[in-house]
Amino acid sequence: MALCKHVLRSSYMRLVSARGYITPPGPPGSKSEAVFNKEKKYGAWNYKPIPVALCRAEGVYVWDVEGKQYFDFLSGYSAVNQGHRHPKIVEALKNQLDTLTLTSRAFYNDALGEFEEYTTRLFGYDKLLPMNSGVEAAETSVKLARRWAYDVKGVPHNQAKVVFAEGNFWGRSIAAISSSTDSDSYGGFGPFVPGFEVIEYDNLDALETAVSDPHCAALHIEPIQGENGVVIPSEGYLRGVRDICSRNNVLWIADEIQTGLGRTGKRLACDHDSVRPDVVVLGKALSGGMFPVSCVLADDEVMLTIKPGQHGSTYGGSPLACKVAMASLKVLEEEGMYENARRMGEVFKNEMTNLPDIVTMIRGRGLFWAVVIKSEGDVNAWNVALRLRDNGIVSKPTHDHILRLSPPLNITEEQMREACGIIKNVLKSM
Ligand code: IF1
Repeated sequence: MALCKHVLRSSYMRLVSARGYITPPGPPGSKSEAVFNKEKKYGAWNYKPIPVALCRAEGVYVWDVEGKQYFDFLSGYSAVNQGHRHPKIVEALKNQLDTLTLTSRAFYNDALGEFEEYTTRLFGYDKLLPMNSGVEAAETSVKLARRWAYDVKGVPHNQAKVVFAEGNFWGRSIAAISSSTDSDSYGGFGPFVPGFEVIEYDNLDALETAVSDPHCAALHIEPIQGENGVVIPSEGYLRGVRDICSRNNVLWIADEIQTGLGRTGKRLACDHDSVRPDVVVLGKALSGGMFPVSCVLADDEVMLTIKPGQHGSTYGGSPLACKVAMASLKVLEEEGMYENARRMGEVFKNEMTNLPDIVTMIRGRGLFWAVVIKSEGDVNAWNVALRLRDNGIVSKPTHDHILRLSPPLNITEEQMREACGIIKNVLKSM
């Protein structure tokens, strides 16, 4: 009798979760549900989070308000590459909190120059411009490109063109969505910023045509497209981008906000192809999950086209941001996280074999992966993410058929193998 009840219950639970019902970790009236309801009542509905209410994190783990532990396989969208609350980053933050948090750029402070020197030397560029969120830094790179076009290249004023790729994502600002090809991003928010052109990603002929326009200032692309579903361009594409932009006197801006800082197994995703963009944009893991810190790196010919008073931000380059960012970079450099990301990515790839037919493919590099799900009926990336949650892994789909998996870069082999076991069992159970 007991066996019969067990079989009935497990098949019922399978039906319930397979049908995509949101099964909050706790029973109705639980702490989780209270969290969900409070946000729904008082917060903007600009997200559809996976129903799990987190209250604590450390390293590769997060805990929900029910006390359940999960592997974090989203890493704050690659903002906690160093693992949650890395002790050295927390220490840097705490120390600076006790001395000086913000001067504004109206005055000098003793932290900004240190951060600029360390970071420009690390990445091999002349200058750094500090901002806060990723989109602010990306917009800064577009402003720099336009000023360089007018002041250096000689493009007629207000006629500079910046080229983007289909499937791009660089934030939610009016400028960012003006280059978007995703109606969820741009729909209902027009009119849009002029002077942007969108071409097919991973198509060098399209690039040549677009940048041969004498008014073209720059190409702005991700070395691997994140939001579009970890889209890795063909072998040689980035080398081709470098050559074509150089030949046409067009700046290449690499948006490494998500792919940079070890996510793909190298300091920058561009390093896999040994190519050097003219402008690099960094964010997310630049502050190891503490608070937004971003920056733009470029050489003097580009960076010095912006003169005093022509760009900036209240918190950009704050002593707090600079100390946190330096600690965040040093942790990545000194704790072998790039190599670990590469190695654990190999473990992941080797574990993700003999997958069920609902998986049409997996693709990725380092610890930046996408599992492409064949959406049929109740089988879709969202329901896989819910089932993963029920089995101890938090992740988030991008679009309805792609599950992104990106754990912190310091995940151990034992943790990776345990998580892969869960992922394979969940995929097989769908
Ligand atoms: C959300 C996506 C990821 C980015 C790249 C710039 C930015 C982002 C390549 C802007 C930000 C975040 C935004 C966040 C979710 C996340 C995301 F799904 F939205 F697209 F990671 F893929 N360039 N990406 O990925 O940086 O201003 O956010 O600091 O908006 O939901 P930000």
